[in-house]
Amino acid sequence: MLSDIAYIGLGSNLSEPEKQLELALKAIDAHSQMVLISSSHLYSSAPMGPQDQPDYVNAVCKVKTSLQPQELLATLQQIENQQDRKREGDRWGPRTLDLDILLYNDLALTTKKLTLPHCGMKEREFVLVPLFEISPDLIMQDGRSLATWVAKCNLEGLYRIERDPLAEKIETIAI
Ligand code: A4P
Ligand code: MG
Repeated sequence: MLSDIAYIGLGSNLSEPEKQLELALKAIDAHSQMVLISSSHLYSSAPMGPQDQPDYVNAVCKVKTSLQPQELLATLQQIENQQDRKREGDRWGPRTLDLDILLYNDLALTTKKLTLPHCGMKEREFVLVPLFEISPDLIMQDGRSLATWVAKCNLEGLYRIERDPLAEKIETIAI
């Protein structure tokens, strides 16, 4: 039964980032143990960390799943690999696709492989803003509202990528 709720952060800054995120959302929805409930707009921002890399495109989606957290992590890493994710290189270096589990139900967990909620999300406007777009009423683990966290972030330099209505129409017709 698909009864657990997870929020997934998506990021890319290589090989047509917008396309990478769209492909990843399709792969998530196509998985038999996940169903996509909602996804945010795409957002662009300058890189956090090393600056000698392209700008990032980020988004957040909400899924219902029957995968346990470790299984979900492994599944998301498989999707990253399918989209040619390379793991060598610097921390915070460029990547075709990064899929992070932001939240899994109300679970708080720290293991070698998995930390929940995702440890960096509180400081990252490119995570908090798309999360707020799809779930504005979320209460975070510290008892504060997501809105309080968003209010503390620096939104300068974060841009929402508007969907092209004509492109959507053409895609719909093509189907
Ligand atoms: N891991 C632990 N907890 C989690 C979790 N909740 N979700 C472990 C996913 N993974 C989790 O991740 C390294 C290890 O984290 C995994 O093996 C998993 O066991 P990774 O994706 O292989 O490596 P990484 O992404 O290079 O490391 P890290 O520290 O997760 O990088 P971040 O934090 O994802 O940052 N700038 C902008 N504007 N937008 C971005 O999206 N992203 C990064 C990468 C840098 N700068 C950015 C962006
Ligand atoms: Mg990651």
